[in-house]
Amino acid sequence: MNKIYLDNNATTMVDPRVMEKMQPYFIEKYGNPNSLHGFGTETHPAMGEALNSLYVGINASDDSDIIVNSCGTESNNTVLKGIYFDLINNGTKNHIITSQIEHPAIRQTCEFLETLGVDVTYLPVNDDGIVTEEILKQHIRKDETALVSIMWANNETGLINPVKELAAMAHEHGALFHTDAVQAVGKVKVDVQETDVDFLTFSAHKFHGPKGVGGLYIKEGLNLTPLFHGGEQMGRKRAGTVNVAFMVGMGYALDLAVNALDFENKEVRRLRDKLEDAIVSINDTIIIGKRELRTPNTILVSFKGIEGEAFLWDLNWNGIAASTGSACSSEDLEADATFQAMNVDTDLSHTGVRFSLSRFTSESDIDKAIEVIKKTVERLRSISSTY
Ligand code: C6P
Repeated sequence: MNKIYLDNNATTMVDPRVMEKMQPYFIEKYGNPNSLHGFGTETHPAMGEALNSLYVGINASDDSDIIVNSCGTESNNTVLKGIYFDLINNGTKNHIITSQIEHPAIRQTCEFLETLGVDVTYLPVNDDGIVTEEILKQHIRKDETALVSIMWANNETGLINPVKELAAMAHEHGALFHTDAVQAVGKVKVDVQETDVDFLTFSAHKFHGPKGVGGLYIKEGLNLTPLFHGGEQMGRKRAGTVNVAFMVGMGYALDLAVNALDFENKEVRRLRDKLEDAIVSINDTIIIGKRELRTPNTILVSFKGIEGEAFLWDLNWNGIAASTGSACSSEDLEADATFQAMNVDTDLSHTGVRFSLSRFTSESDIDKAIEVIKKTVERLRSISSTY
């Protein structure tokens, strides 16, 4: 059976060109970059090139920092816990603002900080599922809020938040601004200088790089207490031997993704819209979030009378991979925070089904998916007691 992958927000295939670029750093040029001998130093040019691609990819200034680490989760933890050590634990401030729709890597870290006495506000979203400036304005406290952390694009709906305006509002009130851009980098233009964010999280496996490598942008002049101590790597900002192959892969993957942004915006969007049009033509379905407010590759849909999990199993039998929201909480069926935050009518279904495309999704994948989705909805509704 020909398998069709429509779960690219969970992870993406490594681009074969990225794989090729990483290859020499496993068995030929495998030195530790901190070693003084030739095996170590011969890794430096490729690491420099990779770092340069990361700076260019998000338009970071030369004086800012980009810390290469293990994943988006690590970057998010580094920011929140760093702020705790730098501004909260010493009594300077005690308030963090985030939103109800964040990924668990933010939400659960904030919940942990609450157990240490931090006051955390979880902002609601507006009717469109967006965290607006007006909402932030109602909750931010001048010179008391240490950090505002709002995701660039939501992993379940693809909805994009007005990061530039939110960052400006945070700064006006003396707070720092972080954005989890894991679902934005490689899908839409991300410019850290134009948006004036202080910290930004990204992760290679969402843009056809390898899993297990991510990055944290830190604006020039800012410092964060590191999460890991124990070495001089990354300018002492993240100890631990750098995974050279993965760093090289992430840099090149970002290069390729940034060059493909136009394709993403036109071609991936066209295929996404084709799939979405076919889905909305099925009775009693709702798509979460307006199309024009979302990343070009994502659809979150609720089918009346159908449990998301049952639907996914049927799709899986037919060779199609999709998901019920975030892969990290796929076993926690009641935990669909995005649905709750957006007041989605849960009589329709308590879980949505997320379809997420990539630049490797083909027209025939979408045609086949449409055929299977229609048949699956029909079959499950014919045996459903609530439809
Ligand atoms: N979301 C999803 O199915 P890692 O895997 O640690 O590099 O990235 C975590 C992460 C952080 N923020 C956002 C917005 C994310 O979407 C993710 C990963 C996947 O939605 C897996 S849970």
